[in-house]
Amino acid sequence: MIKVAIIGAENVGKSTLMNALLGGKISEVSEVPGTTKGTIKRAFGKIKLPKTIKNPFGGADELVLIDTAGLFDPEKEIRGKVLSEEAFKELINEIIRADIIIHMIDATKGLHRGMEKLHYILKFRYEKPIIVVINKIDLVPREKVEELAKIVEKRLEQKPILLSLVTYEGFNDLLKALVHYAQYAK
Ligand SMILES: Nc1nc2c(ncn2[C@@H]2O[C@H](COP(=O)(O)OP(=O)(O)OP(=O)(O)O)[C@@H](O)[C@H]2O)c(=O)[nH]1
Ligand SMILES: [Mg+2]
Repeated sequence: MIKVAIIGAENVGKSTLMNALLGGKISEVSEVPGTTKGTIKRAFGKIKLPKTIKNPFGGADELVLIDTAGLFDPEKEIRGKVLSEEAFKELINEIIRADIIIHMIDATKGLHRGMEKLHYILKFRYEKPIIVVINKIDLVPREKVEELAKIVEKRLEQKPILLSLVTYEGFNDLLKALVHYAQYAK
């Protein structure tokens, strides 16, 4: 069973993505940063695909999705408000055990410094496959999104997927990326 961890600063849309992928109200969503408090929320399920897409996963669409508490404050370089130092470490350990990581960035906030450092550690020290997503692109003018995408690509050395969980733009691209990495995991 492939484990996919969704990570990012507070309020970027991690729980919304979990719900969108599994097709239901599984994780609590709100506009208040620090909503996911259990630090880790696991859900077993099949990826819910729109009727228009042929199932590209083969038999590999049964995933364990791991929704995590926001690792950092959206504005400051401090830990997420619901995380003690202990819980933060526990969360990092859980992330390291995942097969695929989705790193979500809020289009209205940009790339978080703490997340940038963590991204490097996960990618180079732990050799984790990471999908980078810029979410909430519906809230930002296109040229600003493109600008941020360029910055992210330069700093994380990979192209981000541009996503909106309101309009669902980019959702298929995310599914394709998941399928791609799922082939390499078992
Ligand atoms: N406009 C817009 N709003 C979004 C999008 N994705 C999520 N949101 C909203 O952003 C807010 C935060 O979403 P959550 O899914 O709770 O974010 P989270 O990353 O799980 O937050 P924490 O658990 O607090 O770390 C909610 O009000 C969502 O409805 C998006 O693509 N566009
Ligand atoms: Mg959440």
